[in-house]
Amino acid sequence: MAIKTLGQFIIEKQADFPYAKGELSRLLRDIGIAAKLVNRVVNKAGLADILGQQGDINVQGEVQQKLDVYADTQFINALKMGGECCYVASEEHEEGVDLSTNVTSREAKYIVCIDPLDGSSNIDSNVSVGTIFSIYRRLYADRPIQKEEILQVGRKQVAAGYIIYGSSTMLVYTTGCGVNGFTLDPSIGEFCLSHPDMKIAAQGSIYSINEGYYSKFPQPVKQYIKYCQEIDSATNRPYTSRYIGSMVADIHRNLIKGGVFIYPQTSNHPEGKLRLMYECNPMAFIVEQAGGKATTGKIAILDIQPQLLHQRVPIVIGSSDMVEQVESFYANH
Ligand code: AHM
Ligand code: MG
Repeated sequence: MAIKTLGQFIIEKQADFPYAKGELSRLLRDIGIAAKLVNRVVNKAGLADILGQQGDINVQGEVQQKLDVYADTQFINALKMGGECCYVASEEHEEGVDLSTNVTSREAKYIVCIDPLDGSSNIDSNVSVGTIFSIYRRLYADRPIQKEEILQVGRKQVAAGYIIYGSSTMLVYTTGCGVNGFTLDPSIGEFCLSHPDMKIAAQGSIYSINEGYYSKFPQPVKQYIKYCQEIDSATNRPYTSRYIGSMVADIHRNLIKGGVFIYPQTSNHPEGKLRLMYECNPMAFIVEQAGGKATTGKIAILDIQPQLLHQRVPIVIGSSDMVEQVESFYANH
């Protein structure tokens, strides 16, 4: 069977846009290269001295894992070397990394928001982790990077994607013309097109939420959990509960099988836990492009005007009918 590599696919897509100069293609290529480097280390995490904690606390007040720091360094270095990115906002840095003063990136047109290694607390137990990225266009070429360029609304994303380091490693991305998934073939070291034009079913039978926090959830979410557990053969309930605790893996599974992932407000995290700029927005863009929905329970994630780089939001994301069911509980509350 003929294979199509990520590189070939990107070039082919670029040809659809006659005026494209190849900058976004090169940026995606740079991310793909860093992903392979991170994958190599994640794969031998039990062997290399890379497991465990780095000893530092990141901007979120969370303990940084060694692999968090490694992945962050690899992606930033790849973006720096590639010269197509002028600014990187990362989960691991309080302030973004301004590359626009580097000679190679002075003319760069893109801003990247990234969670280099999401779900990293799962690594020590060999559970899937991921990378999530979001790409925006720089608005003003003639001045230093402005705050409003970094805090653009999710609808302005030019591209977004994730890498899942799982039983196989996959890169899934969108540039706003559907979603395509590539599986890393370790024997040739290439991401190969394996999931063209991914679509999420309008209705699934999986709900994913950390039910241990049930007593801390808002009423509409409690109601929805009870709804999922009720017996109703007409709507195929009760649904199955699946929660890995690694956002990329949970959403990827639901994308493939149909389902809804919820991380709502809790009493510990009154704004929600997951970050808008580099977790929720890119996942929302991908899921919408696959035909699904992503909201806070009230408004579309992609319509939220960001105020802060590390802003948190509640999220309900996945199969459109399931997301709408959750929204109806919020609306009636
Ligand atoms: P991280 O960015 O610190 O890794 O945290 C994000 C992760 C998500 O991958 C996952 O969905 C969530 O935290 C799990 O949180 P909880 O353990 O509260 O269910
Ligand atoms: Mg994260």
